[in-house]
Amino acid sequence: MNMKDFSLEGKIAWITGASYGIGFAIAEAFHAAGATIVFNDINQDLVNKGLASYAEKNIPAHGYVCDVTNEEAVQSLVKQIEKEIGVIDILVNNAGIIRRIPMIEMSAADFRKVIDVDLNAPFICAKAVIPSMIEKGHGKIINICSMMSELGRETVSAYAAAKGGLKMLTRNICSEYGEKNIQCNGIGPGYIATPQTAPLRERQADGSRHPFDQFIVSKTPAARWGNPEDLQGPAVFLASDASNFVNGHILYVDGGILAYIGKQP
Ligand code: NAP
Ligand code: GCO
Repeated sequence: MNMKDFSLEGKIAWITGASYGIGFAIAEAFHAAGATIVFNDINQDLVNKGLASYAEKNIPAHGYVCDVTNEEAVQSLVKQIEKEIGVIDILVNNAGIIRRIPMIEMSAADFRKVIDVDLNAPFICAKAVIPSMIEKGHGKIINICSMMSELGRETVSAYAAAKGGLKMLTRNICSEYGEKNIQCNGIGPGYIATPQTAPLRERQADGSRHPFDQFIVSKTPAARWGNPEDLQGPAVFLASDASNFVNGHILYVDGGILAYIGKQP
């Protein structure tokens, strides 16, 4: 075993929506493993915020404004990255949104919006990078899935439909491009403390913990929320040569949630 297989030295990694949160933590880990970091976000303010956070950590990241649901914009960003930095070796489809609305109250427009960002955009981004990966002879695509790739719950119908679809898109990219030495895997984070989940952890008026917060801790064998840093090792593994025969797999990083039936009341 050569430990250099875990290195990302000389690799170019594009992480979508990586100004903060899970994407930022993954980018930080990729940088530590030797990769050049490229990220995009939906507007200039977020990109500026991201650039400042990377600079604070001495990470020379390249940041671009790009809406990942816009195929034309994504195709032109990929061309720009290839011209200015080089061919993308690693794509992480991280950008995502959630709408927590009971299904029968949800508008079709809201449902479509979630599917657009969480499922259509990973297709658009993967489609844009795969041709050059084929030419270069290798590529890694990591799709950020979810507990909701496997489980449902009240209010997240669109998100669960999208993340379940993303699991199958992952397997299909593996099926179509595995022989071109492209590995496409997913990471399924458990409940991770980021702004996306902040409403589920808000303190109650009396200072007590949010009931959902207590519920998640009791459903997690590790008995805590995850941190973005918990995803760093798994992401580096899936981006590196150490995982060259791992393909079409979803690696759940959930403190054991999916293994556990829950505490008896
Ligand atoms: P997040 O709040 O989901 O943020 C992801 C980033 O993507 C944000 O900067 C967001 O901008 C950006 N974004 C949204 N729409 C975009 C678009 N059309 N084009 C480009 N960028 C866009 O942060 P997170 O909690 O770190 O989640 C990252 C990923 O992990 C998501 O796919 C999420 O579904 C997944 N995930 C999260 C958890 C969790 O517990 N936090 C668990 C499992 C999976 P805005 O700030 O403007 O929205
Ligand atoms: C929710 C949460 C989840 C998480 C995550 C779980 O409302 O249930 O937001 O969907 O964000 O994706 O893995």
